[in-house]
Parts: sequence; structure tokens; C-alpha cells
Amino acid sequence: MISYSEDTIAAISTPPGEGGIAVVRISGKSSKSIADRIFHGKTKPSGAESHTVHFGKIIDPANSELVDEVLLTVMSAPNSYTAEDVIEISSHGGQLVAKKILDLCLKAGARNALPGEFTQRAFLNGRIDLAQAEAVADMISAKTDMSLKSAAQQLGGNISQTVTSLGEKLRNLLALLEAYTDFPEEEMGQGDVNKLTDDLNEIKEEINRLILSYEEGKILKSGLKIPIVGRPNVGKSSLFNRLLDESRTIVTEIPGTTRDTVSEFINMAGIPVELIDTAGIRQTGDVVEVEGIKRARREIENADLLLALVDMTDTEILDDIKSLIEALGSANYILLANKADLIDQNMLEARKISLAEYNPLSISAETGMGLDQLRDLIIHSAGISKRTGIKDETVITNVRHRDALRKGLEYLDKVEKGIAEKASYEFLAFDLKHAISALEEIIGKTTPEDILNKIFSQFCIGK
Ligand SMILES: Nc1nc2c(ncn2[C@@H]2O[C@H](COP(=O)(O)OP(=O)(O)O)[C@@H](O)[C@H]2O)c(=O)[nH]1
Ligand SMILES: [Mg+2]
Repeated sequence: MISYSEDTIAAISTPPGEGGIAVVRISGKSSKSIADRIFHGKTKPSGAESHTVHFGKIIDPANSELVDEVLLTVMSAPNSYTAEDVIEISSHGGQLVAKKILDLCLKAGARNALPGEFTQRAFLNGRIDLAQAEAVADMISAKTDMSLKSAAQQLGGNISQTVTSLGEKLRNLLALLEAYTDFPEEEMGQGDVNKLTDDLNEIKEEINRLILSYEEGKILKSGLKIPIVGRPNVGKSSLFNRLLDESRTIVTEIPGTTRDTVSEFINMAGIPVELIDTAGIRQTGDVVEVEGIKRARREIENADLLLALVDMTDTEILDDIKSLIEALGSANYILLANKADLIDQNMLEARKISLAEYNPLSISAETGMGLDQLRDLIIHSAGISKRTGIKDETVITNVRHRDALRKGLEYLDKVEKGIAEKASYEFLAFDLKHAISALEEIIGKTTPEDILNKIFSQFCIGK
């Protein structure tokens, strides 16, 4: 195995702030000798067995001052997170202690780790592939159990295995084609033509399924963005708060007080849902209000789904519905008639009949009426079954993976077309090779350096 770098890197791997413990992580050739210089216990880190934990003191070699009592973990190459020698020092919590220990490591010869550099080393040293490295970041940022499960499956290698097996199948076809490239005059036998087209179709189908799974995967990972829109005073903030089950925004009777947008993530049947309370859509001369409405428009453009709210007690509700629907254009929305608690049963039935064309769901942000149905509608619109949740099939959650699959599919289409048009074997092989390399970008075999750097720079420091 080639070691990726001569440098030894160090960082605080626990999040900033106060906590019970903080962890400084060191990785690289000199991690043990660096630990030897600052750690004083029964055993020297360099003499310790791999995967053992040692109690001792961190002492500043410059002035012999005690910094902290710590537990030090030794993990020898290649059985560590980075596949290099790794030392982890668990000190008392708080940024100051950890910062001091990190400083001592730097003075003793380590350098500050870049964001994601530990994971990058794990990748470059061949311990995990790129899709798995990305899964590490997804696990850290997962917002619900279901997003966590899909990231864990990716870290476990489900995408890597799927891609590797597709790559192997394509390489078999490539071998078949290359056998013919030495005899360009010879026509391909019917049996081989059939095998090639059948296999190609099967592979294309699988790639297509993966591409389509991104629609679900995207939702699992990033969730649904759902702004609540409607005229001032229809109850947007009340609904927002009710759904959040806590009061974060001011609910008031003065129209237009929600000047900006407020957003919050909630967990709906395993899907992370970002609810956004927006300022009302309406004409106004007030500058601040105008800004809020502009922002609401921006939210509408980026929305997965909108909750379009009207007021059941409003005598001009039909006009309001019409103008709201017009304002939303082609966006995907659920129409809600709020404050249904304020009108009696007869009136409610009459309203339902007169609004039948638009079929709004009657709700009350005040009493909670209709909100279970609303939640079901939202889950349904996400295309994820509430009962089964995430399937065991590989689901693509990363747009980079989807784009690589699309690129691979385009090349396979070319191969297919080429076979039909009896293109030269070399031509077919050329496109097939491109398809393979597009797919293998997913696991990092063929990924350009700049894309690698971009992926790892999005990690936090210490990971
Ligand atoms: N009775 C009743 N009052 C509601 C309901 N939803 C909102 N309200 C009231 O309507 C007023 C405006 O609500 P608010 O949420 O601030 O509307 P927004 O301007 O659309 O955000 C407040 O006085 C709320 O208490 C509801 O379902 N039933
Ligand atoms: Mg409001």
C-alpha cells in the first residue's frame, strides 16, 4: 500500500463548545513519536500494542507544566480510520484543553489537518472508496433515522458493490468487443451480437432504476423543502407553529408581521421536512414587507411542495384561491382552508360544495383538525411509503452519483446505436470504455483531482 503523504496531521475531532470530553486525533508516520514527547504514562505510545488505551498525563515539554490527565488510544497502521498510525487523545472537555494539546502536537511536528483530511487519507490509502467517504459526511449530517440508514448502507458499501458489479459486466462486454478488434473485417457472430445487446439492455435497465431512485434518495438525504404561503392573516405562522409543536415565531393579529422567512426542520415519518413560514403574497408599498414577499417568491421557486393556505371564514375565499393558484404557477402544492373551527358544520358543508372544484383540505391550526391528513398527504407526495420506509435496494442519494450514472447511460446508448449501425469494433469499445469510466467516477477510481478536493473540502475539520 502506498502511503499518501509524509506529513503527520492533527486536529480536534470533537465539535467546538463545552462537553464531557474532547478528542485530539493524530494520523501519520510520526503520530507515535509525537505522542511519546507529550504523553507520560506507564507505557510509551510507540511501545504500546495496537488498539489499546492508556491513562497518563499530557505535559508541555517546553516548561514541564501539566496540561491534563487523558486517555490515549493507539491504532497502528493499517488497522485505523486512515490506514495510517493513529493516536487519539481524549482529554477533559472544553476548547482550551483540547486546543493546548493540539498546539503541543503541532510543536512536536504535526501539522493542522485540512477539512476532511482524515477521511481523504482513508480514501487515498484504499481503505474506503469515494462513495463510502461521501457516506461518512452524510452520516454526520443525517437528520432522521431513515437518512441515517441510507447513509449507513452507503458506508457499508451497497453503492460501491452495485457500481463494481456493473463495471465488471461492462468489462466482460469490452473483452468480447476487443476480441473482434484484431479482426476488423470479420462480422460479429449472431450469438455474440445477441449477448451484447441483451447484456447491454439489462445493464441499462439497472442504471435507469438507480437514476430514478435519486428522486427518493434526494428526499431521504436533504428532505423536502415546504414553504407555507398565503395572504397575511390566513394562519401561516399558526400552522407553522402547530406543526413544529412549539412557538418560535410570533403569531399576531396585525397583518404582515412575519417580515422575513423562518424555517425549521421537522421529522415526518422519517423524512426530514424543512418547513418555511413566509410573509404573505400580496401587493404592498411597505419596503420591508416587499422584501419579505420577494423572499417568499424565492422560496416558492426552490420548493419541493407548498402549503397554500386560505382562510375558511373569508367571504372572498374563492377569489383568494384563484389568485393564490395563479401566483404559484406550475409549482406543486396542497391547498388548505384554515380556521375551519370558526364556522359551523352547515356552513362548512356549503363551503366545501362551493369550493369543490379546488377541493381544499379543511384544517384548523388552532385545534389541530385535519393535520394528520395533511401529514399523510405530504408523505404521499414524497413518494415514500410510510409503512415500508426505505427499501433494501440501493438508492442513490448523491447528485454526483446520479450525474455519473446518466453520463454512463449516454455512452451505453451510443454503443447500442453503434451496434445497430454496424459501427467499427474500435468505435464501440471506445464508447464502452467511456461508460465504464463514467460509472467508476462514483467510487473514485477515475475521479478527477479537482472533484476529489471539492468533495473533501466540504467535510468538517477533524473528520
Ligand atoms: N380560530 C382560529 N384562529 C386561527 C387559526 N389559524 C390562525 N388563527 C388566528 O388568525 C390570526 C392570524 O394568524 P397568523 O398565523 O399570524 O397568520 P399569518 O399572517 O398568515 O402568519 C391569529 O390571531 C391566529 O390566532 C385557526 O385555525 N383557527
Ligand atoms: Mg405570519
